[in-house]
Amino acid sequence: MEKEKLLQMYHEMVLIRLVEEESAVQYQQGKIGGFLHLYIGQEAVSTGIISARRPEDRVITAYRDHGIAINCGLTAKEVLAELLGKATGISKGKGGSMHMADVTKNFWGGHAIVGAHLPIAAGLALGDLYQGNAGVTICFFGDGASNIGYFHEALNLAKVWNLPVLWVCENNQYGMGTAINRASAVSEIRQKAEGYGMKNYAVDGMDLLAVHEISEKLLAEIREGSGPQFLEVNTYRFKGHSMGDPERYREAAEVKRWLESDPIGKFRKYLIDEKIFTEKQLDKVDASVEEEVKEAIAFALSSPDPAPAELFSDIYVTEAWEE
Ligand SMILES: Cc1ncc(C[n+]2csc(CCOP(=O)(O)OP(=O)(O)O)c2C)c(N)n1
Ligand SMILES: [Mg+2]
Repeated sequence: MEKEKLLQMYHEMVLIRLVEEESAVQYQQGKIGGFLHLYIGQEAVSTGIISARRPEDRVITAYRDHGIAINCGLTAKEVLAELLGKATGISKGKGGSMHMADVTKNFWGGHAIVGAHLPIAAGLALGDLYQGNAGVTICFFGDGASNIGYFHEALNLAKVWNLPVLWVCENNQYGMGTAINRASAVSEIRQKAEGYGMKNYAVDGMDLLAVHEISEKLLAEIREGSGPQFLEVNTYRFKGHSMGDPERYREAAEVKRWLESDPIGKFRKYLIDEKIFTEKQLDKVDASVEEEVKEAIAFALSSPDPAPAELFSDIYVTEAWEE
């Protein structure tokens, strides 16, 4: 892979981490309302996959969406301003943490209802197939979502209609405070794709390059008309489910073990050990990201709230559909 691309991936992972850390601070200060689900620990999942996408490939996800938004090209300013409910946010301050979206970047959100966006992903892919577009729809969802009816309906129809979808299960081992083996009949989620006749794979979600490599392969096959495929990415969220989570359900030793395979630390070590970049060069990236986040939060804090007159704009579709 080109050095520039490797550096870009490193930059994106660090940017996600620092944006999330900043948003935790803002939340604790009462500047962010509602729920806040952090992506810390899972950065290599979205970075590895989205770095393999083409612009025509659509991306859709659940509520743990800030990192995925950044990988899709949303700026730290747009994300932080949205979290703070400001008019300059990507959803004009009216979507918040769980409803980031920017269809101009083929990022279709940000969905709060567990599993509800899987049928939407199937619909997006059906639209592309019907209209002869080249795109693949990449649909991220959690392990918990695989226990929801929508998951099974969407996978079934995707296979029946041979839709160009890459289903990506981010298996972070828990749905809220419930471990997967207490909620799912099988702990290896990819087995569920077998029931729908779909090719399925698992990959180490703490290994950025492994995630990237398999994503390139699967996206290429789907583009060639393979139909839907399923990728389970084994990962871990380093923080609680959301900011209100007292985290009483995970053993300290388990958390420690996962923290040791921090995807950013691992990738950084690889880049240095393989002599692709020096420590100094990567420190420079870290410093520039710190600056970027500092500027972004200053921008967000000083941005205006949405005007009261905007309360009902962009809520309903009012223009007639063009025939
Ligand atoms: C239909 C529905 N049921 C319950 C909830 C409450 N809820 C929010 S997140 C969550 C856990 C989902 O876990 P998972 O899919 O593994 O995603 P993760 O949070 O681990 O990323 C639940 C049950 C919801 N938002 N929607
Ligand atoms: Mg989960």
